[in-house]
Amino acid sequence: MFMRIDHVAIACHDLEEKIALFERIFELTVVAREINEEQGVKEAMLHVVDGDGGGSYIQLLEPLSPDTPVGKFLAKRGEGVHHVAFGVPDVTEAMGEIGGRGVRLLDEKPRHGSMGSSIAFLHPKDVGGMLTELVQARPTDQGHN
Ligand code: V0V
Ligand code: CO
Repeated sequence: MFMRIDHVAIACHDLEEKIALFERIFELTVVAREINEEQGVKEAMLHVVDGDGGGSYIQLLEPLSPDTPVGKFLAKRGEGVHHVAFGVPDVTEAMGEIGGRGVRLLDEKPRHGSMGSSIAFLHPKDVGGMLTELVQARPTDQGHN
């Protein structure tokens, strides 16, 4: 199965503050911002590099409330890496293949993700403690070199 790193996501209390930090330290640029009510986050994508099948990003996540996945994570663990997202050509196919290997899927079907992507999460306990997201980029965002 073809996979790439689509994004590494960081949970934070203050999105604007962390955007400024990542811009200053790594000279990254914000290419998209979104409020995703379903996932309970306000997020920003900072572009790192373009590659085969799509770009790679740092995703900064601020919770919309304490009773969301990122809100609970911050209360329990504090700020830091929240998940790693693998880019795949077909998220439904990847869910079937990886689910068939005994990994619990947190989503029954793909959901709306950043920049028009389709996403699904895998249980961190079945992936060595790493919350893992599968991302199918919006078709126009695939195939950059
Ligand atoms: C929880 N655990 C984690 C974790 N969050 N381990 C690694 N990384 C994380 N981020 C551990 C936790 O320490 C527990 O282990 C165990 O998993 C169960 O966690 P819990 O606190 O009891 O349960 P919840 O209710 O916090 O649920 C955890 C899960 C939840 C992972 C099931 O956060 C989830 O459904 N996440 C998927 C959706 C999501 O994260 N959306 C926000 C990003 P111990 O302590 O029992 O050993 S949205 C996004 O990325 C978008 C929109 C995008 O990319 O486009
Ligand atoms: Co993500």
